[in-house]
Amino acid sequence: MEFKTLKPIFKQLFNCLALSCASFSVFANVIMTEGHVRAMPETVPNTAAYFTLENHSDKAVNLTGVSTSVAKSAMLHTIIEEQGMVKMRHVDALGIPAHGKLTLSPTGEHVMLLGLTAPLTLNQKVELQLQFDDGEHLTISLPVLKQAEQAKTQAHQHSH
Ligand SMILES: [Cu+2]
Repeated sequence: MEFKTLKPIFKQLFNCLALSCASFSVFANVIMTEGHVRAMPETVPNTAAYFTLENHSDKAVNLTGVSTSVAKSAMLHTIIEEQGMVKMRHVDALGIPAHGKLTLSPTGEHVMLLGLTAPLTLNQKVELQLQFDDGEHLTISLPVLKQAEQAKTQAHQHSH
């Protein structure tokens, strides 16, 4: 008798688990493998985010927008060299090839965080909401690190 009444509950629980697994696999098409936000002196109102995205789907996808609560605006930027001058330029989208990756780095494409609402502290986690042109969203969480620390971390990873 008691077992019978429990059955529908188990069924519901199972459906719930199956559903959350299904939605997880959709989001797993594009995943972040590493990343950080650059720590800046308190007086600097802007900073940048660098991360690597992997596209595990058969279709190329474009990163078209970023939003965050830690800054007034977040923009996709690239670095270009013009007449010996290094400049930053806003871009509308950054592409990730099918089964390929997109690497944002201090020497190239990056996410500019303009007008920080409060100074960022070391190792604080910053959440970014990424929007893609196929309608998907991905929320990533990045630690605030100094450049030197990031270099150390990368060297460590390569040695394995
Ligand atoms: Cu920039």
